[in-house]
Amino acid sequence: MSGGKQGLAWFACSVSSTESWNLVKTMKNFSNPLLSLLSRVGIFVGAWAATAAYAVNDLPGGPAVNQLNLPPAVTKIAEEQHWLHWFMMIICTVIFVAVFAVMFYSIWKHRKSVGHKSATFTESITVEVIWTAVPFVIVIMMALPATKVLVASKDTTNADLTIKATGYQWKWGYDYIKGEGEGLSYISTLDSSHRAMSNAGKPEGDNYLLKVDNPLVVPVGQKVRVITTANDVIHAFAVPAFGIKQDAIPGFVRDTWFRADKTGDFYGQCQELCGKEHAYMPIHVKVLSAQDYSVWVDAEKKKLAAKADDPAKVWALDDLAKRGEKVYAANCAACHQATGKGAGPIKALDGAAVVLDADHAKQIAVLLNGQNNGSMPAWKQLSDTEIAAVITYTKNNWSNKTGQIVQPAEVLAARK
Ligand code: HEC
Ligand SMILES: [Cu+2]
Repeated sequence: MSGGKQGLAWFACSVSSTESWNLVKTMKNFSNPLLSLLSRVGIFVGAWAATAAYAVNDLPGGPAVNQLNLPPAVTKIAEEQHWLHWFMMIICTVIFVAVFAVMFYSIWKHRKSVGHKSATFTESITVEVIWTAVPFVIVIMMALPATKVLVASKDTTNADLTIKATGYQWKWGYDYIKGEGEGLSYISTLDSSHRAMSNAGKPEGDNYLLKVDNPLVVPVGQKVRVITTANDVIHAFAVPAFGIKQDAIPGFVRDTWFRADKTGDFYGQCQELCGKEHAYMPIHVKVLSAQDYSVWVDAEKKKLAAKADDPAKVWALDDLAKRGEKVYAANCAACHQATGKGAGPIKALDGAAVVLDADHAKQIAVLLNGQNNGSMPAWKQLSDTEIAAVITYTKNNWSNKTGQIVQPAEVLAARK
């Protein structure tokens, strides 16, 4: 996950590096070539380091600038993964050095130019037994601790909290299935200001493309089981600081778990290439103390109750269109644009026949089922009221002045 950030820093550096290199190339007045070279290199490196420092800073719980090691572990499993990583690395390095040392020593010591004659034996049982037995023992030594951690990381039993994470193109849905907070359910989308920065090619801030509207909130020190699945294509739920990464596959459920050792904000991203906006579905996990978590759950439950839409409610056109404007801004504007004009293969809604049609069923069907193999996604996860509202909004905005109103009950009836 740090790849994106480092890529960004790297990009910023290489742009300004080229510039400073040009500057350096124009400095031809040094008489001493060595001095000249040194000062050129000095200016080059100085400018490079300066830009790197300005471009981005470490994001606690997320990627760090010029990060080399794995991100700091926040769970026991991640800690053990780090240990394994270094354990394997050291074994490999020792073997590498030992094997190549013997090899190069032998090549050098027994070279032909000092008159060495090759031996004539063709096989040696002793050597064969040794080079089979030693690696075998090493492999077992490596496999035992690795298996232990692998099995522990798959043990999702006895969770305190179970949350379902659903991958959508391109956002995450979180449903609290069991434990404190049961019944909560929301969608987590990239913050629209970050989307705008990306579109403008002007990245800013340390959490670039990692900021979401609704983070996944969990309590500290409790075992959280995350069930993953997907709505369209394969996604993957991954948070490096927790040492978890689990594919989210349509039609299947998989699971993983974590127990965060400290409170704070931790970041991840979808880690399965899932289409053109793969880079825009970050994961933000907010770990709260037990009390703060309870407070959060209570507040969310209250909000949920207040928001619970009665699909039988009959709305006035203005109220429903106003509600629809919000639904549109949050879900549709990214593709269809605020102007309703669309772009390229994204059809315009302003003046569209389906939208203007007096037969409401047509547009309701497009929203519930999607269109053109999902290039227009289905929106059945929105409530009846939200769908009715956004349709009403599109029917009465821009140049569309149909005066038509679609009530939630019509959407509910079309759902079956
Ligand atoms: C991921 C991009 C995307 C998003 C988000 C999106 N749409 Fe679409 N939409 C499309 C594309 C692409 C088409 C054209 C499909 C086709 O080729 O038939 C389309 C088509 C439509 C159509 C049919 C237009 C016609 O003339 O056939 C309607 C109506 C529509 N979208 C409404 C919405 C609404 C309302 C929302 C928000 C709830 C929304 N769309 C969100 C991409 C999107
Ligand atoms: Cu994805």
